[in-house]
Amino acid sequence: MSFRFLTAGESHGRGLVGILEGLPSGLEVTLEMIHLQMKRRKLGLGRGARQKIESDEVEILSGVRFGKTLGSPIALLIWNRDFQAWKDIMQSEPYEGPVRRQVEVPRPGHADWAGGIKYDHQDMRNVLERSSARETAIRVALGSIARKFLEDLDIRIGSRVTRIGSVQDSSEFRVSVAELNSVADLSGVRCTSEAATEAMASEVERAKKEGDTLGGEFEVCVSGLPIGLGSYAQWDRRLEGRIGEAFLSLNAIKGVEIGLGFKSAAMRGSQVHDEFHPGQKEGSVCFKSNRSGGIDGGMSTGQTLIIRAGMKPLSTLMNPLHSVNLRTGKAEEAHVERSDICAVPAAAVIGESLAALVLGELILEKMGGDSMKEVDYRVREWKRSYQL
Ligand code: EPS
Repeated sequence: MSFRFLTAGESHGRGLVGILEGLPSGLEVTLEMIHLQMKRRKLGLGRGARQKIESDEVEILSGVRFGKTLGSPIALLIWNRDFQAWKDIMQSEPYEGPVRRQVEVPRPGHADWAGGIKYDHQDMRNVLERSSARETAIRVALGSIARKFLEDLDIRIGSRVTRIGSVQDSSEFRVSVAELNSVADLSGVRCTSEAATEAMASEVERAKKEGDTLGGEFEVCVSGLPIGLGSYAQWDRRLEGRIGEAFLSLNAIKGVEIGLGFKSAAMRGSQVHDEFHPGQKEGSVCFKSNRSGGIDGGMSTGQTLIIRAGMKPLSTLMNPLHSVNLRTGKAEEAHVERSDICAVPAAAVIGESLAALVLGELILEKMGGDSMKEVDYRVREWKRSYQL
């Protein structure tokens, strides 16, 4: 295994830790670029009070010296500021006295119930603390380093929100992937259409008033990828599969599409497949459409990768759903925990990080290389070899 990452940490525990292994040496890494992404993850209408508490300041514990990666594992740390208020509840020391804020009534749609049974936890706080999307903070921190790795190879990642609840933005984006975030980040919901932004903001306000939650859809785009990442040769090497796994590992994501996605099922082959046209160099080809979303036969085609994900509404409702108190066996309203109303704008930023981590891995899998100099040379030579 050449490239991998792991995370640890509970939502109200001491902090979050992440380890990223397998990046080449010589990649410039600064806290500034990590914090830029951390800030983007915290934003968006519909986020809860926690975002005002946490600074999400990242500490680099290892793997970077004088601003450059060493080629050794990179360890990152984020202290949870909120731990101060949860010290007695989340302590790791042995303790047998009364415990505050126990969770006995599972939230429908959350990990609480199945997780409690699976791990034999009577207090489902033992489940929700780790199943919480708080963990995504450290994934974004790790992803920001993978993103820098890709950027140095001229690969750009951007995202935008295309639906919140019943409000959809079906417009095509008209800017390059490199410019996409500078437009989307101006919107309170990370949507590139002003009219849809307004309608989405009202949808969030309405849900908030009603103690309800919202899901939505977002799109992550990646430009500049070399041809041939992933493979058709074995089931677990297909690019869609690797991306699908990463995106479906994100809390509340229920579906992932590439390019036309589900829409293509209702269309004819002549409307779906991207035709080849003669390219500038003899024997090369070019495309005049990108319906495949940059993947054919489990491999990148060099076209912009277009990933779309659907997120279900969050399962912590301020106006709670019916549930059962598992200690008393009586019907009760579900547990209420401070949470967000809508986290689709944040999920889009997290999606960018997940894409960076998967694609970073696939580039190293195909190209290899222990230093940036080596990887950079190989990627450029490879791109030059098939120049379109
Ligand atoms: C958080 C993600 C969400 C927030 C959490 C902080 O996690 P969950 O999936 O558990 O809803 O709710 O905030 C809190 C747990 C809190 O105490 O407010 C994040 O992205 O940082």
